[in-house]
Amino acid sequence: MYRVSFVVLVCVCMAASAWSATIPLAPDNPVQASSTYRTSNLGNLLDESLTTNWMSEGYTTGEGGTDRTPWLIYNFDDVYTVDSITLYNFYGGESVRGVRAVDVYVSLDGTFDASAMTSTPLFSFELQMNGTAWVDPPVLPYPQTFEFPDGTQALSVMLVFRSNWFGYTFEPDAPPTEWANISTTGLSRVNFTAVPEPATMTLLALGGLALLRRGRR
Ligand SMILES: [Ca+2]
Repeated sequence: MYRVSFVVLVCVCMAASAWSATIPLAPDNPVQASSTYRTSNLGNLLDESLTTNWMSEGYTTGEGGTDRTPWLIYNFDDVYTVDSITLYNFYGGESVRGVRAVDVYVSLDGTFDASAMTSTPLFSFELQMNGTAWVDPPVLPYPQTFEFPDGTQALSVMLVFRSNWFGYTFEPDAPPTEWANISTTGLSRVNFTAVPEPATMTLLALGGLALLRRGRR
C-alpha cells in the first residue's frame, strides 16, 4: 500500500509541475513601452486578439520616430517565481517588423535603473518571424514559449529588443531610417506563467492522499 501512495504522490507532483498559471498583471500599470507607434497602442498587447499589435515608433527621418532601443516592461500584481514567457510575434502587412533577438531582465521592486539595458541579461532568446513573406503573413501568430532560469523571481520583466526580422539592429548609435517599417518592431501578445508555489503543491498532494484514502474504503 505504501508503494501505491508513493506512486500517487509522484503523479500528483508531476501534474502540479506541469500545471502553470498565467501571471496576473498589475491592474493600474500592466505594461510600459519605450515608445508606441501612432496607429497602435499598448492595449493591443493585452487583448485577446492576435491581429492587434503594439509597435514601437522606430528611429526615422520621415516620421519623426526617436526610439533606437525599443523595450517593454511587464509589471505583475505580486512577486512570482516565473516559469515561462509566451509571445505572439507581430501580425501585420509587413511581418519583417516582427521581433527577432530579445534580452530579458527582471526586477524584484518594479524598477530598472538606466544601466540595466546595457548589463548582462538574465537570458536571451530569438523569436521566429510570423509568416515568411514581406506582405500579408498567411497565418495568425503562433505561440513561442521560452523557459526562465529555474527559481527566477520577479515583480517586473523587461524585454529589450535587439533586432527585427528586417535585419535592423537596435543600438544607441544605429542610423535613422527614412520610414518606420525598417527601424520599428512589434508584438501581438505576451503572457507569463508562474511556477506553482510549494503551498499549492502541498494542497495537491494532500488532495491526492485524500483520494487514495477514499479509494481504500
Ligand atoms: Ca493583440
